[in-house]
Amino acid sequence: MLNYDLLNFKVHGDHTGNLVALEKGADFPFEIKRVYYIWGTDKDVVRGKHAHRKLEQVIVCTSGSCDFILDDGKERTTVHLDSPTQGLHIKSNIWREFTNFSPDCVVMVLASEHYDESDYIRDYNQFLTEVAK
Ligand code: T46
Repeated sequence: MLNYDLLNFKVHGDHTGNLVALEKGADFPFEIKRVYYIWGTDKDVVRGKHAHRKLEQVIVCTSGSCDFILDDGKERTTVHLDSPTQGLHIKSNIWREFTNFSPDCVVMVLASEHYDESDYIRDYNQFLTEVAK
C-alpha cells in the first residue's frame, strides 16, 4: 500500500463563508515547521520529480485543482486534488510528480521539517535503489 492518506478537514462554515484551522493533534499528523505555496504553473508542467528520505507533508489545493502522481517503487497512483477541505498526507520515501494545473491552482504545503536539500532524492534510479534496501 502506498504510504499516503487523504485527510478531510473540519470546516467551520456559516453564511459569512468557510474556515479550516490546522493544528497538530487529532486533526493533523505532525508539528508544522514550514509552509510554502505554489501557483502560476502552466497546465502541462510537471513539478516535483523527487522523493524525501524523512520529510512528511500535507498538501492542500486551496484554489483550483491539480494531480499528484505518487510512486513507492512498486506501485503508482494519481490523486486529484480540488478542494481546500482535503489534505494529501505524503509520508517519507514516496516519489511524487504533480501536474495538470488549473489556471487558478494554488497548492499550499505544510511540512514537518525545515528545508533541507540533502533530504531530497532527485534521481529516480537512486530512489529505486534506496527503497529496495
Ligand atoms: C515537494 C513538492 C510538493 C526553497 O528555497 N525552500 C523551500 O522550502 C522549497 C520547498 C523550495 N525552495 C527552493 C528550491 C528551488 O530552488 O525553491 C525552488 C523550487 O523548488 P522545487 O524545484 O523543489 O519545487 P517543486 O515544486 O518541484 O517541489 C516542491 C518541494 O520542493 C517538494 O518538497 O514535495 O513541492
